Amino acid sequence: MSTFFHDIAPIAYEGPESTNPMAFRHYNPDEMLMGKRMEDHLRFAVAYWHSFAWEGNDPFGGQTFERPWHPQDRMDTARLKADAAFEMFDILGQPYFCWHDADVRPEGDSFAESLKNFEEIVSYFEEKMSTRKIKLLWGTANMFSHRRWMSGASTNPDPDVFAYSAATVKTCMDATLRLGGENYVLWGGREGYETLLNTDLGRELDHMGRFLNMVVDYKHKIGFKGAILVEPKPQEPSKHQYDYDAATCIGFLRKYGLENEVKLNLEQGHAILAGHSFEHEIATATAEGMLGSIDMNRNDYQSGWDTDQFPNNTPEVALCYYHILKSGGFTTGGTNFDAKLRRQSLDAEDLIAAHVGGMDICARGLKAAAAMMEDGGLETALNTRYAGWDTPEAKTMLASDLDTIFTDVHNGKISPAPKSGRQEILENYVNRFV
Ligand code: XLS
Ligand code: NI
Ligand code: NI
Repeated sequence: MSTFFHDIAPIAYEGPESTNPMAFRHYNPDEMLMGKRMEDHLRFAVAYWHSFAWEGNDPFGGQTFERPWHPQDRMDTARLKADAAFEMFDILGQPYFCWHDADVRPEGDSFAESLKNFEEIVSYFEEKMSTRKIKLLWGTANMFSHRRWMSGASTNPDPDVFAYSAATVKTCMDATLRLGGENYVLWGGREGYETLLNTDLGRELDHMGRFLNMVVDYKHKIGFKGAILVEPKPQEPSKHQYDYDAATCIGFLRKYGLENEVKLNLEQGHAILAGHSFEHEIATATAEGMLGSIDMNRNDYQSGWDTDQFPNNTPEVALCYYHILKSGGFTTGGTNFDAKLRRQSLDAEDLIAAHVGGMDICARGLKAAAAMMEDGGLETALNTRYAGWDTPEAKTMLASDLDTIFTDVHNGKISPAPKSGRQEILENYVNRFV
């Protein structure tokens, strides 16, 4: 038992009129939307990474948090951290959690010792999960923090690091399988470069493609039924990361024959770093049938960093869930809070409030998205805008060639008449729901 959350009761749904900061005003797990429970639409997961492993440091300052599970380099504090994490899961009642190996176990003096520490914690998780409903959304390996990965993991110029990475991912996939995880994630934090002066980009991409093929082969070998997901991010920590954005990842997966085996884990903040909106990244992935899961942590729009804050903007969130609902909703994926407090938010209440607020914003956005889906206004507008393409003339034209099209345009049979895109009307329409 930890005492970190001792006086915080489980969070209840009290409805939109509630003024209780420790209550849900929108997240009502059993509420039905489009024939499905809200909990089953959103599939919330709490990430160990920022909520329990991060100590409040930023590029200009060190640790600000003092938690009962610090320092994190011992097995007894790793267990205490697990106690606190599961206490928070009980308070929030979300259905899933996620981890990196390095979040949950102390690094050992050797690979074997790190693995022994990891397996002990995985057993501890198993014990805790056996008396609760909580499930694992995904597991992943941290192959970016330790100095051995400073020049990359699978893209490292040193084959020994490729091997160490392969062995590490094997252990994390084994643990994910053991805990009944529904996905396995790979985020290439240092799979990229600092300078092209010392980087053979083509060779590194080939190694990354080979690595991911090994991961997929191993998934089938061990009978892991979950999805393998890669997580796009354009830079940070590396100057340039190969998994730049959704479109780049999809091209990479096709090149290495992985498009039917691997999907995407998209993150709001990473979309912003790539110069996109989150809505764009989700729409790109769903258009290609490649959406796996989302990390619902946002950037600060002024700072330019991947600040990983909890979501707080209903209109943005609503449009993201609109695209997710339109594509049929999550299958193996969910809404993970790979999200951070601000480093001045020292208290247990801050950590709970951050998750409560994030879950509520997502629930509110989802309700707006479901209402827009049910109303059908955006779909009707889209169908009207593209209606020309449903005509037999357009279908024949599309199947013909430049010469035939030229003749029809040249003789005046085809003559474009510009039509309004109706953007303002559509923006006003969305504002009715959010
Ligand atoms: C970092 C990433 C990371 C991944 C998992 O920016 O978002 O937390 O989600 O390795
Ligand atoms: Ni991130
Ligand atoms: Ni992430």
